Amino acid sequence: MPYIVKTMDKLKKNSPAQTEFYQAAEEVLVSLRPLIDSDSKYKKHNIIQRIVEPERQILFRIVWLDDKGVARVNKGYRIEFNSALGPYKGGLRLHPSVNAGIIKFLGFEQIFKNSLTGLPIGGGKGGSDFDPKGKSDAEIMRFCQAFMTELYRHIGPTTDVPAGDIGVGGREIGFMFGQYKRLTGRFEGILTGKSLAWGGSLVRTEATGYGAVYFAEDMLAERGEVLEGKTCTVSGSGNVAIYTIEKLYQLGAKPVTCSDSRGAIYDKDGINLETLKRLKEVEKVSIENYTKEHPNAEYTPVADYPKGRNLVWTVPCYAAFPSATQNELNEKDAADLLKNGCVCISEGANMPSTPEAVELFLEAKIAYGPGKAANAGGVATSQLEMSQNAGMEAWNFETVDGKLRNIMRNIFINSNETSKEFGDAGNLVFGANIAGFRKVADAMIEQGAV
Ligand code: NDP
Ligand code: 2IT
Repeated sequence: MPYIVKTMDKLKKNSPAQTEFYQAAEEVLVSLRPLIDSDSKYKKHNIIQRIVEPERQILFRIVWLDDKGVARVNKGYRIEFNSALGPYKGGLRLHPSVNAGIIKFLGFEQIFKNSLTGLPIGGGKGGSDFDPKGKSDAEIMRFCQAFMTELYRHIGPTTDVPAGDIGVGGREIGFMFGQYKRLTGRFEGILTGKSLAWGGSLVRTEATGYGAVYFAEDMLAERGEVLEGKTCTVSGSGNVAIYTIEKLYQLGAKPVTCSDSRGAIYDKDGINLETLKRLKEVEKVSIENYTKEHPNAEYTPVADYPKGRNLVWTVPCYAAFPSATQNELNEKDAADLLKNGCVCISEGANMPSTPEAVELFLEAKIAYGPGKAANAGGVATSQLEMSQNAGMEAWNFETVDGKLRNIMRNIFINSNETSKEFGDAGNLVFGANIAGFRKVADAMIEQGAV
């Protein structure tokens, strides 16, 4: 596969030390082989070389004052990766691990994810290495204002529309929106995930988690199976994990785990959603506190996990929902899940499974929904928010949820049909990558080489 080797060599040389980006790019490039071989136009127009290079990468300094009045410095990123299908769209991540390689991998995945939604949105991602943990509300506000003081000149309702990701929820979107308005004097849809009172959409908060469960439902329906009555495991305890758990309960399943960066909860009676929401959304404290109210549940700190493992994946389950972060599920975790009878993985997080883990899932032919398909419900509902903003409308919950349900079903059908068309029926990694890529690549060709 010379084009893959050539492209990967070039990326490693001109974009050094971007491991996560190489991982995401290689997976897509390998999947594309039958498409590239079947139609010479992609080679003729040099689409592979063009699609792995972001259209624009914005890197900036953020200076903000902490509560002691000391000036603190962080790096800010916005990577505008591909605008063939619409304005750049994708979240902002605030986490100390953020670097150019991580934002680039997320932006790259976003291109194909957004294409799969069937909606007119291009791919982008941004963020900062700012660590929100332990910061006061006032510090979070000053950071968000400083971040937007630079970002505002690069975004717009028809050019680039950021949203949340790890470390960015309703509070941060509010602070950023306020600063944009202050700087420009304009009240417009430059962010999604806004509060319902000022331009947000119903269901956006729930959308990624609900969507990941809808996707699992569709993968299982294809096999004549259902989630009802089944034990499920979920990692993470943020936005995606919480609404994955909520939807699992609504469908009659029993989610028994959740986690954060410090440890994991196993509650064999089923995670108490009310407690989890209060701890994470209201009090914003560690899930360690969960066992105070539910003494039958077990809390295991990361230090006590089996070496090199994520405790959540050692718990027997029918379906698993990785909803924390990239590479949180490795080969050994995958082997354990399969051994314990897991038949379905639906990825709420972006690239949570390592390539070796994905290989095991594909070999086992279980229902495996890769992140760019399974977690597309969040960004899809963001686009529904943009649509409502543009039309000065506010749709009711059932309307938005109904649209989300259809979008997830269409992503499954499109990925599944494409996997059959190119000779690897049921391999949704392959199907999603080809289906997502084909639409973007065709648009790039139609729009000319610029
Ligand atoms: P949140 O910030 O709301 O929650 C993140 C959760 O993951 C927290 O429980 C956090 O624990 C945990 N976590 C983060 N980093 C690590 C780490 N390095 N090791 C272990 N646990 C970690 O983020 P979201 O729920 O929004 O995002 C979760 C995942 O879903 C990410 O991969 C994101 O890219 C993806 N995603 C999000 C979408 C959205 O709409 N929000 C849409 C599509 C995908 P702690 O609190 O201790 O840090
Ligand atoms: O990874 C993702 O798709 C998101 N964080 C959501 C992006 C968005 O624009 O809603």
